[in-house]
Amino acid sequence: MKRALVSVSDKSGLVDFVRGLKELGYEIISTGGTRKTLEEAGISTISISDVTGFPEIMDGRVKTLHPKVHGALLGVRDNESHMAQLKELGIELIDLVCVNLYPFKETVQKPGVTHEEVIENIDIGGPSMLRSASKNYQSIPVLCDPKDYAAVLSELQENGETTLKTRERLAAKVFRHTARYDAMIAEYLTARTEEKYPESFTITYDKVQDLRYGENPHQSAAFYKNMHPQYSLANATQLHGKELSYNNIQDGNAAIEILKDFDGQPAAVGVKHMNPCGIGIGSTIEEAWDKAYEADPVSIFGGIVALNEPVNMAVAEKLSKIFLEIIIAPSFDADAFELLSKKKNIRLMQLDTTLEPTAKYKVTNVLDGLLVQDMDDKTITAQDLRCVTNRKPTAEEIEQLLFAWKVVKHVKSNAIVLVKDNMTIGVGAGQMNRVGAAKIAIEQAGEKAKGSVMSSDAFFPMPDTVEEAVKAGVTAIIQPGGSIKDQLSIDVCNEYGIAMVYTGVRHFKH
Ligand code: 93A
Repeated sequence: MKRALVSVSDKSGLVDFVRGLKELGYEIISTGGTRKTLEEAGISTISISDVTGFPEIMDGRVKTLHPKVHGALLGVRDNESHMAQLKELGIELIDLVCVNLYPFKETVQKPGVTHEEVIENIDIGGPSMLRSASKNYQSIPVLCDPKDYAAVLSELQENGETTLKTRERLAAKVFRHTARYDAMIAEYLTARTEEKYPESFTITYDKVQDLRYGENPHQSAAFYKNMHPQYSLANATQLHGKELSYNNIQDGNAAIEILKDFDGQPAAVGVKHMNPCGIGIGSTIEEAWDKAYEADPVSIFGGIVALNEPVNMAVAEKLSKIFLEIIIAPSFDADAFELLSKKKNIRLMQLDTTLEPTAKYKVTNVLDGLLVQDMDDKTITAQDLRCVTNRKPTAEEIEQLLFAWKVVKHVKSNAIVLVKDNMTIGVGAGQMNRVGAAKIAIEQAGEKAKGSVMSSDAFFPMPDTVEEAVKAGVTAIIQPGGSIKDQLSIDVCNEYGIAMVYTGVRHFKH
């Protein structure tokens, strides 16, 4: 008679699956809780204790960790010596294993969970059985996912056994599953030890969705999230519109990362190709949006907008007049939602913008490797600024300089940003030389450049950028400082009465 070992925490699909095995003549061995569920459904089973000759001990910490179990799982069917040893020791073979694990992830995610509770939910016996049976996949099928019950059952019904290919697929899935399970435990404990860059880097990601394609239609792609997404697109709710695309997710993420730096005041951020094209702050969200739009009414076309206050009808009317890919906001007033959702394609995303970002690392891949660094969460205040010119910036200029500094951090290097009246008026992004970025920002600002302030993500290697700023009518500049030719730039500023401050901090973003 064939024997199946069943020990599951997630009992979904269990009764039907086991009933099917019974009909095929399997004898069922099970652990306490699993057994109870099956008996309640009228399915008789053998208790694991009857197999091991040992009781379940220490609140179930040791139930299946026994040679009678692991010998039965690891014995290779066509290995004569294995079979002889099992026979001699009175170990009977097990022909199918169905195990899923203590809900570690769900436990960690429970609000207010205690450390003790988390520890109790580290499954030891379950992964051991899964791994033993999977190592022996030549001989036996092992199921760790209720989604596989139906297919395996029908294979058994049709052929009396599973194919080697199926068993191999199931074993691969088990090792992905147990590897992920252990990685989650490692991540949980590592976070407690605050060890920063340990000798191996393991973070588990679960698939959110397959994407239609990647950055381009010939690239396939998928979106994954970590165990506890907070201030993240992975934690946003899509209220309306087409499925998010790969580029939408990248751009949407850029938008909310920028928005976070403007906490505490109504702010609107427009993003194109991961760079901000317009950012505005105001006393109301409508004013903030007006500025973000006016900043660059051309580039926002087909862009992404993120707002940190509810979208009301006044804002919605304005937003509805332009073609946008996504609007992200904490909520949409009913009438605003009705108006915006008339557009079939626009994606409306709800995200609690008061949540805090929990990501500690920025990860970039290089061929066959990952670069991992701390998030660039450095912020500065007026006290951190060091004026290096004869003229000191006015209070109004300082306010605008700090605004420009917040923005330039989020622009691809080399980056130059022009700001006036609480809005960006020129953004020069991703240029191979700094003066090129300045020229782009100045050209975009046009007449508005007069009386604006300029930020630069890194120091000026030459005075040429300052010379461009002079020509455009910029009155104050913020930059890290630190070039060996700093004095040349200071001299130009002094000659034209420009105020320049150093931050001592650089914000490269490649
Ligand atoms: O506590 S354990 O680490 N020790 C064991 O020996 C053991 N055997 C099975 N966890 C163990 N299990 C797990 O119990 C299984 O992985 C499954 O998730 C759960 C099923 O227990 P029950 O049948 O009592 O609900």
